[in-house]
Amino acid sequence: MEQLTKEQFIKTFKAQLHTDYLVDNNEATAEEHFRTLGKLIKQYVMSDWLRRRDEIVKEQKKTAYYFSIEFLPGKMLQTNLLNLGIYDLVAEALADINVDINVLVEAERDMALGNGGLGRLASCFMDSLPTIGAPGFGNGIRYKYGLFKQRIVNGYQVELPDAWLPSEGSVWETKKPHSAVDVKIYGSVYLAPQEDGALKPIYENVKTLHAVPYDVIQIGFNNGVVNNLRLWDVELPEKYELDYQTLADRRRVEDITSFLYPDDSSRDGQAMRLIQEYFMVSAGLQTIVASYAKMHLPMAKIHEKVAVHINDTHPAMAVPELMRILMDDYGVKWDDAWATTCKVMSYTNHTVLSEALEKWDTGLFKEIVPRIHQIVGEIDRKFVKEWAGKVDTGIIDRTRIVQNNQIHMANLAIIGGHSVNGVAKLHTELLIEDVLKEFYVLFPEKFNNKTNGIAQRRWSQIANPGMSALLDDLIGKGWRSNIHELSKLEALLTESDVQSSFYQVKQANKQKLADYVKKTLDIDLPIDAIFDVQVKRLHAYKRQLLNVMHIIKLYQDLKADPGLEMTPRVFIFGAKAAPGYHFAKSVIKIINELANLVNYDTSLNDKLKVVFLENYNVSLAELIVPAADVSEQISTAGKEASGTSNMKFMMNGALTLATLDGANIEIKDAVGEDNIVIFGMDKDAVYAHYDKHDYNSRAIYDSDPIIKRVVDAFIDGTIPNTHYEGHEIWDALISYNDEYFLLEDFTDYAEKQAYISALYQDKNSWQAKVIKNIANSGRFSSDDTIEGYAKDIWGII
Ligand code: GPU
Repeated sequence: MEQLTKEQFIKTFKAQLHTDYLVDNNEATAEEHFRTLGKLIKQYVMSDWLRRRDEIVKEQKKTAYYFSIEFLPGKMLQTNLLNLGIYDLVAEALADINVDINVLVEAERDMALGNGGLGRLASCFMDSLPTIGAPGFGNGIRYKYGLFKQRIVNGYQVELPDAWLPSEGSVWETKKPHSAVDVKIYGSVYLAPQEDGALKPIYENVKTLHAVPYDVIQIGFNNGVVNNLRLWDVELPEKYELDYQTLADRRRVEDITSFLYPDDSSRDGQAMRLIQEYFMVSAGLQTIVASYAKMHLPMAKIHEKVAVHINDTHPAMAVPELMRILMDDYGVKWDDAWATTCKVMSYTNHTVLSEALEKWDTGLFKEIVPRIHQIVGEIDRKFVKEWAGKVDTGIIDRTRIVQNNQIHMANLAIIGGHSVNGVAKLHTELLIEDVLKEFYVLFPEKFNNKTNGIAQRRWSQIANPGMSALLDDLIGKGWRSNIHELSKLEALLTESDVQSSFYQVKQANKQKLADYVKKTLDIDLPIDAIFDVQVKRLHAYKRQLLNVMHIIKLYQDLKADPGLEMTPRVFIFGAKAAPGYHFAKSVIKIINELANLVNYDTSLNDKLKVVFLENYNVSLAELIVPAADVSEQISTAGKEASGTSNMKFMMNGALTLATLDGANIEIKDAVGEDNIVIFGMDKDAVYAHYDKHDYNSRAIYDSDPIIKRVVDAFIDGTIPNTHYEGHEIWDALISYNDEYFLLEDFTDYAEKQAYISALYQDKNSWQAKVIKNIANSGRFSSDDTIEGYAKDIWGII
């Protein structure tokens, strides 16, 4: 890539505006500026991109394909400029022609083809793979509508479609019609014996979908490597137009790539979802196998050149689909196909929640993917046969793929792959000891841990320029390319001028967030208050409600004694609830009404503010995370597989208030007990309740007057306009025995919150802990995480 100069850039930028929009620079809209810059970036990396592609083909590099039904990149402009090392140059050049780069940044729409942590992790990996120079590509769906846009109306969540994709397409993608493939669904299939004894599948009445790939550039940091994320769109194949004669038929086809399903971690078995899964898996694998075939190497050795990763179970049909392609399209025999398939495939589990373990009704499966259904049946049969007599039949019954007319996708992914990993140490332990323990008996060698990580450049250099500049001053710029250099801060923890510099940065970030809150909600936030943040999907196990209970307690304390000394607090929430998740929506309503109650009560003297920020997404996280003093990671121990926002907050100098769950444990190990605030039951205490069936929330409620007072606030009219929701919540906590143990953990939580309030008063001590957290955050880099995958699981570096 040639060295770019400011003058050159300005010239091409203006010329491109003329070519594409027939406008002069000073009359162009922000959107036109943004698209023009995006286009120039793509042109700028084109030679690297092509070189990368040729090099992988020429050197026959083993390549990993990360199959995921979700990717959640957010905006890409800043990351791309930063990774190319031209951020400052472009910003200055634009400023020279009176264009503010921040306006362009705003003009980009968030690409939200994911729900939350799982999709965001996939995108962190897309950033890290080229950064470590690994040949690793994404494979997913190009949804026309991303995760719904959340509006709050009268305190309630309203969902609006997220039409993120402009009609001209995304600036970061390249449509590749010549790489399109056909995907067949429905119909029936029978096996016709051939002369050589082989069975040839004969299809009847199938419907053919045309899968067209769009490749999105993924630029490595400062290394000239460009990989891509391949997203599939569906088109009506002209050749098969008779398959779709009515408009309704055609719309159903278009729907396949229209919507991301917004139900996070649990889902209902809809045909459309199954079609989506097969569509991306089949299209992806067909092209992968076809490009392997061009190497003229034996098909039965495809595992030597190809690794396919199954991100959660949604792409688990990759196992039978690869079998199908190898056998039906390339004539490989079952045993050879099976042996290589198992070596190609690997799987990540992201949750222990049983409602999230994906299962499909065999009837539906057979109807939509009849050949895959056959192959799955055969895999299942052979699995049972292989283990019969070797292990307890109960184990076989519970680990096989087909059970009670349901296809268990996790079982398929585990049996058909060579690696199963959890996403944090505790999570992997729980898989081994509990959730997947019977698989561990069969395949102990498959299990391994890969603790999640974050794309640290986005969560430091991009999201927090103030902190970044300070770090440059204190420890030099080396940390920007080697995040582990943050540990140099260890020597500066107690230096008071360093402490006050970090404090200044934090206050400036808080002011920026406060300005946003003023603009969007017209609420004034005092920035000398503790900014206490919980942002994540709304889910019972994540316990936003525990946070709410504590706010209610503070409110009650202040009402009882208006003179009460209390460190002022601003509680900030951001959370989307799955549209069908009633309880979660009630919690949102409660938070909003509680906010109305406390924010306008002048008797509280600004000691307590509650803010619910609507439409939490990646871009909003980039504003919120750097402004947090306290990071709430308060899930019931054992339930949060890892968490990743916990890592982002830590890197931005928030103290973590946490249960011993997911990666919180590893954060504690990194910073030491004194630099994190831990409360509540650990996983063993939670499991002891499960074993003994001895949890009784009503007994706690009856015996603890403070808890009783807090819980009753849901139904005694304390929080206006929440009659219905308040009763629902009260019932969940008391009548239905508080599934996530909020009551048991409440007292310790409130005490640790009081400790935090006191600690914040001691600025030196607080800041030392802040710096300690930043200093040790480097270990949560997704560059390191992906290196683990690349070496241990995929064998590509
Ligand atoms: N996660 Br399963 C999701 O975001 N969505 C899901 O459907 C499932 C899991 C999350 C986990 O809840 C979170 O703990 C983890 O950090 C993240 O995946 C990435 O592994």
